[in-house]
Amino acid sequence: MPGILRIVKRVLPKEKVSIFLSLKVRKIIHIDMDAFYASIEQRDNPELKGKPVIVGGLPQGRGGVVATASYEARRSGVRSAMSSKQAFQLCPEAIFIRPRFEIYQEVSSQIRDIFARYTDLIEPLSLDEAFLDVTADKAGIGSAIAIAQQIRQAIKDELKLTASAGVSINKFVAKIASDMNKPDGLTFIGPSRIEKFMEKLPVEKFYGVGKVTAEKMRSLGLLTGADVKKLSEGELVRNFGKSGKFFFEIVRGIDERQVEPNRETKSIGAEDTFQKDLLTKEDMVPELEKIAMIVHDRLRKHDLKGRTVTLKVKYHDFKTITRSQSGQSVFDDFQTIIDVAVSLLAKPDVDEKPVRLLGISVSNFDDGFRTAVGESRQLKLF
Ligand code: DCP
Ligand code: MG
Repeated sequence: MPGILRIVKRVLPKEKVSIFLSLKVRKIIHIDMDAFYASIEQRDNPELKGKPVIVGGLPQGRGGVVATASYEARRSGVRSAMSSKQAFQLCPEAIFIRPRFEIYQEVSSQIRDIFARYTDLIEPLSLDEAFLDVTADKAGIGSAIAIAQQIRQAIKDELKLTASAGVSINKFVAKIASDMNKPDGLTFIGPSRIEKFMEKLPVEKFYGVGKVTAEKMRSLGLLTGADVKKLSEGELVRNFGKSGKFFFEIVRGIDERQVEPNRETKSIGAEDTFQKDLLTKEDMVPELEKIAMIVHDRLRKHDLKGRTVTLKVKYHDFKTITRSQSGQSVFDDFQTIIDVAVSLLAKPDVDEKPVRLLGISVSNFDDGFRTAVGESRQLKLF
């Protein structure tokens, strides 16, 4: 391919080269570090190697939530966002470690430096994952698979950590692919395999589809991409609104979303839909604490501090309200987030109806952190 590009660059005027590139099939890599916080802890403390390690939460499960667990702990069923109490019940021999966010931040910059050797188009999604568009093949490696392999090797050699990569022609498939051979795996899904791959894919695995949409799909008998493909675009839009058009395209392997470097984050949030509606504030506060913990962690991960907390409440009848409160100074700490969220919940206009979903987001970031104008990004809890 670099050969073709060289010829095209020679024979076409500059503006036509970019048109040629935009028509060409893209090469997208999604990289995601394996058990990120836990692997760093195991790397920095050899006594933890090969052992079940849980980062986040208090020892013996005395409080807090699990940020992540080493693969050894995952064998016992421990997962991110689980209460430390439940994690301790599943894996009593686990070693609980307090997170060291500054170190994770540093490793994150180091992996981004490695990515930058291979492409200028990097869209970080969090500290440990990013999309890379390597179509231009900056380093002249020759293939996207080889680039992904070199990146994984550089991370291993230089940082003593493992990463998994997904390689494909769009973001959606690359993202799902990076998860398929975790840990320390590389998965390539080429153009000729995409349609089959999408047909077999269970709807819960669709990147960007939350629990509620997946349940709705299942209730309509849509279990896999092949089922979704049987519906017309109109039928999908009728059932799923704007996302319907996206589903229509994605099951056909079409995802034109570009890798967007410096994409601005306007708000960071998390939300959870409950299996059973919550009836009392006493039941809601512990749920808000879990959500606030995740929001706090995500703010740290993105290196953001905000001035405004927004509480979202969805009632059993799907009526949704949001209430916000802003302060003078910026914050990212758990206590401020939970205090403001609980005070918003106590407002008289948050009436007492069964609650199906609670969410918290923090916005109004310090201008020093992000200045570019971009799209708002709400992160889903699951
Ligand atoms: N994280 C968190 N809370 C969550 C999910 C993740 O604090 N609910 C943090 C800890 C993770 C890091 O973000 O180490 C990256 O998240 P991933 O979902 O990529 O999970 P891991 O990298 O830990 O594991 P893997 O990617 O191997 O599944
Ligand atoms: Mg990861």
